[in-house]
Amino acid sequence: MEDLFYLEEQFTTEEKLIKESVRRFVDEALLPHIASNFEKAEFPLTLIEKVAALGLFGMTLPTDYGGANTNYVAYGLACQELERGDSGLRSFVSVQSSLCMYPIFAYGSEEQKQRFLPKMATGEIIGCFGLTEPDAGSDPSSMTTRATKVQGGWRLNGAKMWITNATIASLAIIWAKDENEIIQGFIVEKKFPGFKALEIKHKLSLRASITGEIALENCFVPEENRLVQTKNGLGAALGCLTKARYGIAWGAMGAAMACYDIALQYAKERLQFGRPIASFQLIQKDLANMFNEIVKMQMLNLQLGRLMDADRASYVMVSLAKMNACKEALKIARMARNILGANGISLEYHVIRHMNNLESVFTYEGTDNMHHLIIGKHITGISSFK
Ligand code: TGC
Ligand code: FAD
Repeated sequence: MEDLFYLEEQFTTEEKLIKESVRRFVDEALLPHIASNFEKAEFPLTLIEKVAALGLFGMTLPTDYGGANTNYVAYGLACQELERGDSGLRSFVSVQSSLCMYPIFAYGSEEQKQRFLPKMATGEIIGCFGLTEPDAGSDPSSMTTRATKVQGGWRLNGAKMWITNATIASLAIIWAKDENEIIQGFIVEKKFPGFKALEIKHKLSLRASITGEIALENCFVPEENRLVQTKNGLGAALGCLTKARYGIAWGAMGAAMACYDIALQYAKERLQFGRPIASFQLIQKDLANMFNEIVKMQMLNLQLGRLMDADRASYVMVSLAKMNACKEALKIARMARNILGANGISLEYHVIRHMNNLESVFTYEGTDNMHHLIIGKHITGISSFK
């Protein structure tokens, strides 16, 4: 889409290079096949190696651990370009990077970092993140998964629900309550007896992404797999969400940009009443509104990224950006769907896929309501949760 406000000038050469290389990869390797992946409800597993080669797993982490040591603006741009392709691929990268590699980096021991992070950066080890439970979604502090101290480690019992990558992951970052009701994080390896993952079928959103449930039945986790720095309970898990929500703000904007571009081109080419539908005032109003919201998102996300890089961003800022991007991207996808008429419901035109995906993106990593309430608590100083 047109860069009306010369925002491109705000990016460094490295940031532009990363954006362009991810864009090329998505155009060449993802877009030609994604409609079929979505239809068949399959994640494009062959892309994992290519995503790793681009350095997109744990890209903000130090090179010592296999990261690319990039800044957060570059990570945001990568998420934007991945989700311009499909929210499922961006989800995959978010989960691996922000929800699995980040907690090991931030809360793990040196031994854990050396053992897991370099192999996660190459995609040799895939991770998943288990916070949500069948009866604990928006309120993760009500989780019932238990971690009981036993000789040499911990016994985990419980269930996790709606877990991205669950069935292809060889490790899961599992959050569980100990005997003192403190939420702790554990690196649970697939090979540990008592760990089971099952795919959730029949999704009409994020079909090109794997989602599953996890059962933990007397699953023994050795002490060396406990994340040692997660003593601040739920705050540690929420800290991971902040990193992932940041990427989602950029990602949802990427999906919105794709929908806008498709709708604009379609409106110029589609003739009705002897004229391109782009000539009708009501269509122009929709296109102008879509463009307007994308420009606002771009500026907000960029400023947030610069604050992340200066270590000045708060989780409230991230909530606002995630809330804004998901809400507006979903509206933009629906407007684009309308502009395409009947073609808007066909996978061939991509818009309905983005629209359906964004329904999940709007809900996961904190629902729209939750982000309103996080911001509401910040503004008023009053928590609506307690
Ligand atoms: P509250 O009292 O507000 O906070 C507890 C402590 O945590 C701190 N905190 C945060 N820290 C870092 N980042 C954040 N985002 C934080 N939010 C809160 C807070 O300062 C406090 O610290 P302290 O030291 O004062 O104790 O806790 P609460 O229980 O009232 O929390 C409510 C709420 C709404 C904030 C929280 O529970 C929430 O965010 N709920 C939504 C749950 C959620 O987002 N789940 C996501 C699951 S993972 C997922 O969806 C992955 S999708 C994967 C994909 O991309 O495919
Ligand atoms: P609920 O919490 O039951 O909410 C239902 C409705 O009630 C929502 O509209 C909500 O906003 C509203 N509501 C709840 N409480 C309040 C309140 N206090 N005030 C006002 N409204 C309220 N989780 C993981 O841990 N790891 C993953 O990898 C993961 N991947 C996911 C992938 C997909 C495709 C999806 C759809 C979800 C995934 N999730 C994951 C789970 C996701 O984080 C939760 O679905 C989300 O946090 C909402 O929880 P819930 O579905 O239980 O809804």
